[in-house]
Amino acid sequence: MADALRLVPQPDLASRVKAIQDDGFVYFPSAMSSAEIAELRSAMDRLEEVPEYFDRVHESWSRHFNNAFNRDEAFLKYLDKPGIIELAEEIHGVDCHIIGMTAWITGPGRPEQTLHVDYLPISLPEDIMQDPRVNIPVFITTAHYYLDDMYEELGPTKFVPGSHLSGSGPRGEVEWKGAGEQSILCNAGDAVIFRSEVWHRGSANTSDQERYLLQVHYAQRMITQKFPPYLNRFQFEEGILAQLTPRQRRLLGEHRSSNYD
Ligand SMILES: O=C(O)CCC(=O)C(=O)O
Ligand SMILES: [Fe+2]
Repeated sequence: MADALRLVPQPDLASRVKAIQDDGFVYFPSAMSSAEIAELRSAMDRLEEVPEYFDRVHESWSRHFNNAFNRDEAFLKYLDKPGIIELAEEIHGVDCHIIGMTAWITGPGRPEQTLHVDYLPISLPEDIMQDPRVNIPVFITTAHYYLDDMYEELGPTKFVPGSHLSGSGPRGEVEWKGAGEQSILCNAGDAVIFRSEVWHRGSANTSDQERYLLQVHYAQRMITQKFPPYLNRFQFEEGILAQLTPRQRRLLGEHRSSNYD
């Protein structure tokens, strides 16, 4: 029987920032209403492959759509969901931005992913990491919005708790300081935001149901945005641009001039 990750809501911004540092992730129960879940699921169902966006829909068990914010207005509120955006701005800086937004439907037959980090900005020996003077900035986080009640057969995301403090990626290891991987068995509408150094993976879908997941990637402004296609070809849809608030525009790249600009 797989272990379930302990999901504890944090009451305020300060405790969420501390959880990102200590646990590597923060849990937001009921981040979405049931109407929002239904709206987002149907927006995901309407998505069609755009090969220039580097979508990956060729395999029967996975439909993976990039630049979700540019495809349907239903995605826009997930640029700056209350609670989550304040955390992103606190840990990445007030000029933080969205580096990607991916809508992902993983169906029956999805295989096990291998344990990985999404990004390890700085690799350090474990004993250096444990020095209290060492505090690695949070360069990238991802918010996962789960649109299903999660159970083991549906292929939950698995985290190795504490592994963001290891100073490395998993090099064949499957546990960190005695803790093995643990499944995120949350409810539909819950969100989890985690820093890119957490050892994690998606797992096999052995159910007869598809799993709907929205990923929103936040980063310090110095990390580049990843909106394919590149070299002057990505264009914001006019109808989408017209609906953005000033904060959403900033999150998508309308920055004040800064270093290197
Ligand atoms: O599918 C998941 O739950 C996690 C996916 C993931 O970690 C990734 O694609 O990098
Ligand atoms: Fe990942």
